[in-house]
Amino acid sequence: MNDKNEFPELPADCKSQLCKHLSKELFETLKDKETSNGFTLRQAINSGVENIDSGIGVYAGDEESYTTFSGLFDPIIEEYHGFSKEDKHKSNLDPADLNAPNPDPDGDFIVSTRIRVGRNVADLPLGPAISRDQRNDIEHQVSGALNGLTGSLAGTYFPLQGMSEADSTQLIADHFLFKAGDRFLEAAGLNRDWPEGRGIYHNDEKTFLVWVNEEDQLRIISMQMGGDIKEVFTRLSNAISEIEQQVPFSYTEHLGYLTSCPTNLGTAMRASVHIALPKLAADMEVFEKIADQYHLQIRGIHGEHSESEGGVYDISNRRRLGVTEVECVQDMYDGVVAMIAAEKAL
Ligand code: ADP
Ligand code: CIR
Repeated sequence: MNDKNEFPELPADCKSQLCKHLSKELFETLKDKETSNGFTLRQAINSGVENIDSGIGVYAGDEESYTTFSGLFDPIIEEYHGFSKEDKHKSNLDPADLNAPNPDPDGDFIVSTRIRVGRNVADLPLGPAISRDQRNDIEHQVSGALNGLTGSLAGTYFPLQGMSEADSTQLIADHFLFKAGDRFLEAAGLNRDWPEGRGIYHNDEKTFLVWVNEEDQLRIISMQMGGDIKEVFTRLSNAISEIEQQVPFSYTEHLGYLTSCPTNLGTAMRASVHIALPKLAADMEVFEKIADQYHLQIRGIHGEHSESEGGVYDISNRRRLGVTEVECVQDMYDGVVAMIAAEKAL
């Protein structure tokens, strides 16, 4: 482990945004700064230093991180989202503005649809800099608010602490719960005091879920089998407004909803389908070309950094900042329509 006040020498073949944008000169200008929560540059970059296969490699500890270390965060934000320092974020969660009739009503391709947003509680540090007490207070506040939800959003909060290994393994395998021990989050300080303060809320059907104190303090999730993307978005939009009435979220005009990973800023939304595209996937070049054209990301089906299984992929919007929530889902929808057409033509 190198001295934490020395520039970390990263291998020449490292492809992360951290490696690309952190020069020795920039490191020297930022290394002695810290935010009012005591968060330092070395903490912000630790995930990318310890995991040289990171795509991004940096995390913010609080709102101030984005300004104190703007020399590093701004170019990463600009490159990932195509969003400059002068731009303002915009929001639109109105399902009426989404044009998304089910692209696969017979269920030939789309296995399931999921849309999530990240949220963090206003006036508190983000996960990488939060204290144990602050994290536990959030769990208390958020689970209390969730337990007051009614109708189709009514459900139960299950703390991770005390959950049987069989239950958590099943929830993870079924794509409902976050996995434990993620090395990227570990190095970012996001797994401190695990599993205390973490948990999952869900309704009986498991179509509405909230992860508490994972990478962000809340991950609000709507999901169901099949390709009715508009129904999934409508449920999510309703749930966000119900929760927002009780829990104040961290938001700025420039960066939108604040999140610990800069790729999630803005809408903090990832709208995805699990979709079987075996023929298209046999030619990754064409598959990736369509994904790029519609600003989409291709992941495996057990979450980020996982592999595909049986030709089924996770296709989601890549841009989240400077575009509205409706535009995020529309990106995914339009791209999925194009991918299904390409698959049928092969
Ligand atoms: P995030 O949504 O936070 O970016 P991941 O990529 O790690 O995180 O995915 C979280 C979980 O959600 C994983 O278990 C993944 O399999 C599941 N998931 C993502 N998209 C879908 C989908 N369309 N249908 C079913 N499960 C999904
Ligand atoms: C990484 O840098 O690979 C992880 N910290 C995750 C980055 C965010 N995810 C993404 O861009 N898909």
